[in-house]
Amino acid sequence: ASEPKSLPDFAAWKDRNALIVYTANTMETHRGAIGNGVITPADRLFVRNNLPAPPSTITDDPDAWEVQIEGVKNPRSLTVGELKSMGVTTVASVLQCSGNGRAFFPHGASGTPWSVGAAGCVMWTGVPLKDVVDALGGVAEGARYITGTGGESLPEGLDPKSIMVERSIPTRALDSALLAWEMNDIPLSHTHGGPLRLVVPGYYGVNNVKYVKNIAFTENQTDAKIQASGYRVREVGKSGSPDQPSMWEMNVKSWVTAPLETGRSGRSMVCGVAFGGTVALEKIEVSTDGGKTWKQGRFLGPDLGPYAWRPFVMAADLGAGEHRIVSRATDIEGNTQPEGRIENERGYGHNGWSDHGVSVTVS
Ligand code: MSS
Repeated sequence: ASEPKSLPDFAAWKDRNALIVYTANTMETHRGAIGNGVITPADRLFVRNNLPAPPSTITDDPDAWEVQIEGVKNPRSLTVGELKSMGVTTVASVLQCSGNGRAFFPHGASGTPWSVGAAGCVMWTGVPLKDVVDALGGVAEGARYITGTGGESLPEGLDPKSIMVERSIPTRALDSALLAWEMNDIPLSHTHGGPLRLVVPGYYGVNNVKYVKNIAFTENQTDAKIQASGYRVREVGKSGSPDQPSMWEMNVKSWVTAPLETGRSGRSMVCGVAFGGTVALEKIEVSTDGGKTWKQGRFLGPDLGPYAWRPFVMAADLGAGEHRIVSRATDIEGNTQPEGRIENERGYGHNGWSDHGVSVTVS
C-alpha cells in the first residue's frame, strides 16, 4: 500500500482522519465519518477542485470581492459588502459531486473513484439570486440559462474554454439559487469557494461555482468544455456532447453509514443518510438481507427542508453471520432508488441501492 497522502495546504485545516485523500484537489469523507447529525462539519466535508484553487488571500477581505452580473436590465458589478445589504437567506443543502458512487462502475469510469463520501449536507447563507436580479431590473428577455464563472486565474498558453470552470443551469433554478458568503455559520472558506459561491440547492456539486466572479443570464449554455462535453451522461465508450443530459438536478439517493464491516450479534442500530435532490423525502426502507425483505426506517433529527439530507435509523436484530445491508429512499413524488446502475461513460449520478450497501460480518 502506498503512503497515506497528507492534506494539501489549502485544505490543511481539515480533519485528516475523516478523509480519504486522493490528490491535492480531491478528498472524500470516510463512510464511517458521516455521522448522525444533519449538518456535516466543515472539516469533514469532501473537497473537489477541477483546477488549482486561486490564492487563499482572496478571502482576506471578503466584502471587497466583486461579482459581475450580466444579462439583466441593469448589468453591474457588486461587491460582497453590497450584496449583504440586498437580502439574506439561509438554506440547508446537500453538496454532492456528480461522480459520487463512481467507484462502483465495473467498466472503470475515469475520474476520482468516489465511493459514498463525495457528499455532505451544509448550511449556506447568502443573498437569494432572485433578490439581486430584481434589484437590477429583472432578467433580460430571452434568457434561458444562468451561467456562473469561477474566479480561478487560468494558466497561459491554453485555450481558456478548455479549462475554465463555467457552468450553465436552467433559469428554473432562479427560485432557489443564492450567492453564499457563509457555510455552517462562518465566513465561507477559500477551500469551499469563499469569498462568494453560487449555490444551487438540489443540483450536483459542479453547478455550485466557487469564487464566483461572473453571473450571466444567457440565451444559450456556455461553450466552455466543462459544460459542452463535460458532465454529460452518455453510453459507455461515447464522448460527451451538448445534446446529452447535463448533470443538473440530483436524483433520490441514500446509503448506510453504520454498522460497517463488523458488528456484534443482537440488537443493532442501522444508520444512514437519505435525500431527494430537489424533492422532499417520503420514506426510507432498509433491508438486512440484500434487498429480499424491507422494513421502514425512521428519520432522525430536524427536517431542514427538501434540499437537506435526513439521517435515518432502523433497529435490527442481527444474528451471527454475513449480512448485506442496503437502503432505499423514496421521495414525495414517488421516485425511488433503482436496484442497479445506469451504466454511463463517466460514472455519473449513481443512485442504485444494491451497489451502495455494506457487507457486515456479525459475530
Ligand atoms: N468551482 C470552481 N470555481 N472550481 C472548481 O473546480 N469544482 C466543482 C464545484 N465548483 C469547482 C467549482 C465540483 S465538480 C464540485 S463536486 C464542487 O465544487 C465541490 O465542492 P467542495 O466545496 O466540496 O470542494 Mo463534482 O460534480
